[in-house]
Amino acid sequence: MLAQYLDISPRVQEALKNGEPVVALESTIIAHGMPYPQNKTTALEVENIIRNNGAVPASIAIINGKLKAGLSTEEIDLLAKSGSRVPKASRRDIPFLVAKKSHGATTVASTMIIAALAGIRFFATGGIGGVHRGATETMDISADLQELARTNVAVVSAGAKSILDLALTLEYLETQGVPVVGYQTKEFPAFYTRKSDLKVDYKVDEPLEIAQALKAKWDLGIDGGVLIANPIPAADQMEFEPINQAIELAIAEVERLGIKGKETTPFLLSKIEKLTQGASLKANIQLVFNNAKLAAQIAKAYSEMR
Ligand code: PSU
Ligand code: MN
Repeated sequence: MLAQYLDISPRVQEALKNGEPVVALESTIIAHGMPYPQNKTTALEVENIIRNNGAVPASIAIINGKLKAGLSTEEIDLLAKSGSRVPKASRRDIPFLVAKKSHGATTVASTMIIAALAGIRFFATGGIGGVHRGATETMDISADLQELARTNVAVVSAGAKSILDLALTLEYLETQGVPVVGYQTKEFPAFYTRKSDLKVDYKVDEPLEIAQALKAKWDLGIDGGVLIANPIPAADQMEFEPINQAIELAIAEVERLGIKGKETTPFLLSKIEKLTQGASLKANIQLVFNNAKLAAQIAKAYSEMR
């Protein structure tokens, strides 16, 4: 029954059968999170980094209504060139895109769902969605958080952007029972910067430590994911003041234009890129590379343990 919907590439299938480490990658970041051609070169380079660190990459998207785990270069090229013409697909969108045989660029939430269906437990991205600033009024809370509560996939991210209310995002994850783990840090990183003055639940120093905790969680049937927060490398981080100014301006623009719902995050990302003359994009690319490497190392430690 599942085979009717799910299409796992031969290389990913082989890896899963042999118990090799596999790392999932999302496609909203390609179609909506970065401009062409940087989105394409980044997506391909991220896959290489995962291979160079001993794991098999599985980029995830919906192509002609099929849930794909493992994309061809042509499919990555299609998503990169089509950009926002490919619908952004979160949990609620999957059934409709499948029924219409449409393409879909998967968010963190829907990438987790498809990864779990394929049997993949590790996932690298840039930043997750979260509780937006002003959410006490707008109730704008990303479906990513609810997905982390229920689906057994560990997500490596550089924390979350301060386009979000980071403190409320952490509160939400706490309520939902999602562990937030800092890789070699006690502080929850804020995407473009390493600092936020907010604490993670656990600091871990080695990929194996995370793998061991995940094994215990899932062996015990404590369903749900884990958020692994991996700070942007110090050499690539942005200065606190200019980036936060850009974020403030971008949020003001969202309010002025009345942008809502799924358009909000992509709009903010491209506005911030313009306001920082491309510096935010450069930082974004570097932190994704850094996350891919860590996710591959954790996936490898997990597969060697078993
Ligand atoms: N944050 C980023 N870059 C991104 C996203 C979030 O820094 O590309 C994307 C991810 O795909 C994430 C989605 O899952 O936006 C969240 O969108 P929303 O807030 O509409 O749930
Ligand atoms: Mn939202």
